[in-house]
Amino acid sequence: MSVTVAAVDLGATSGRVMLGRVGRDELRLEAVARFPNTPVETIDGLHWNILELYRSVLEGLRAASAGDVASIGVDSWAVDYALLRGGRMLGTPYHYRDARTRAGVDAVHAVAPFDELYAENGLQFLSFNTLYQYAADAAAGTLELTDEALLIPDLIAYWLTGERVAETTNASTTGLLRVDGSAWNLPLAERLGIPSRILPRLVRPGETIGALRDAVRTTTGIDAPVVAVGSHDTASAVVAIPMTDPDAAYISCGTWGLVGVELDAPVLTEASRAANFTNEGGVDGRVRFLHNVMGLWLLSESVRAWERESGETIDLRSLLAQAADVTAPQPVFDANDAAFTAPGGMPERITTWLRERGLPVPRTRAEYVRCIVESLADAFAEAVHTASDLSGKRVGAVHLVGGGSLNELLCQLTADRAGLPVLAGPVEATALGNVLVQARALGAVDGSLEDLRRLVARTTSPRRYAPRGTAGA
Ligand code: LFR
Repeated sequence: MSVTVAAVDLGATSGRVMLGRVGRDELRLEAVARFPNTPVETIDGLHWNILELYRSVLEGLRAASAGDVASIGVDSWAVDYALLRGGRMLGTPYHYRDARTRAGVDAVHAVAPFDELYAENGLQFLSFNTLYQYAADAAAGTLELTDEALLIPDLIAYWLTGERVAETTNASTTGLLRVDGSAWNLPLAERLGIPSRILPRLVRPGETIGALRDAVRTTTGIDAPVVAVGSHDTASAVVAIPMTDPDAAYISCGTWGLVGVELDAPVLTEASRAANFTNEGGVDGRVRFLHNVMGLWLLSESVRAWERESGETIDLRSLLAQAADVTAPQPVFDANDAAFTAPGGMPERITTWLRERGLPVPRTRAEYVRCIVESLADAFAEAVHTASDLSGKRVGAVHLVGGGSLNELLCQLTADRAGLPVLAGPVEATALGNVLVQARALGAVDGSLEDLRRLVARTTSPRRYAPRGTAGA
């Protein structure tokens, strides 16, 4: 038996609705809609244009309705949310790159210092983790008006079905889920002054969230339930990594580069805290032990700055081709530095970072691109080795999935710097993980994540990049 399901996958720069056809020996994806995700800066900060996204989702589902859809799954980037009162959205969700959370960090750490938090939730420090954002809302007085908060995919699912839940993989990125993923950490929430009423009922990937509301059925032409998937995009991507060797590392590379390994239990050691490694919740209770590296954001923000400055449209592919031919050695900057998190002026910020350390500065756009890709590859390689050391896994290969898997220079330089083969693809790992979990819930495929990954490995063909020794580089 094969089924057709729809995956709604919202990334930080673009969204898509995909149709997936899944059976025991079948796994096919077709993009039925792609749309930009363009944040909006208003007088009170940087926001997601959530209504435009929802409109695009409905339009995409309408386009998918020709496919006899058996269920729908929604995933997106993590940590961000809408505040609700009586089921209505209070204000427009903030973008995690908005500056307001900085004050939230100090407020949270004054009550629960980072080492205590790490023992409770196992999360790496990222200034935008949900609990810091809630602290900023508390200071602004909006949290006290709130009776429920929904993470972005849960908000979309609510608007589609009328059901308000929190899917666990994404809930793990709030910092308020117990590190074993079993329940909300109510004592921690209470300590931080976050009312427990705002934390919705938890659901796990594979559970049905609800049927489409009548109005949505009419608009989309689909009559099917919304099923919980790994609603954190990275959790879905990890499902579809064609790892046939459990000791492989992965890099899910889009706007961010998420670098790590999959584990059965969290690592909460002093060393993993010092290395800022996170233990996020995976599908089937697995642990995504990984580190956030800045990712393709460094490239897309640089291109945006050059386009603004020159008024031309810049083709990143041809810049990457020129970057591959750069022979002058380029400096490496720390792609993990928080100096690169906020939007705007990326090439200048890179220049400043290098100058402050007395390092040479790239002279052309191609050299900048080479410098960025070398720096990303360096950070990826380091995170792979750190993940291996901290987890005790003897990593023998690195799977690189997502948009970054199309970037040949990045894949090759990562292989070179890690001294390990890089297996690149599939590019749409997140949507594949989304449809696989739905298909399993519908009974079209069965088994463990390893079975699902074998199906991905049988139906896609990753490209292998062998590490080049320094002599051949
Ligand atoms: C990737 C991702 C990362 C998360 C970041 C912010 O799209 O979901 O996993 O740390 O976005 O939400």
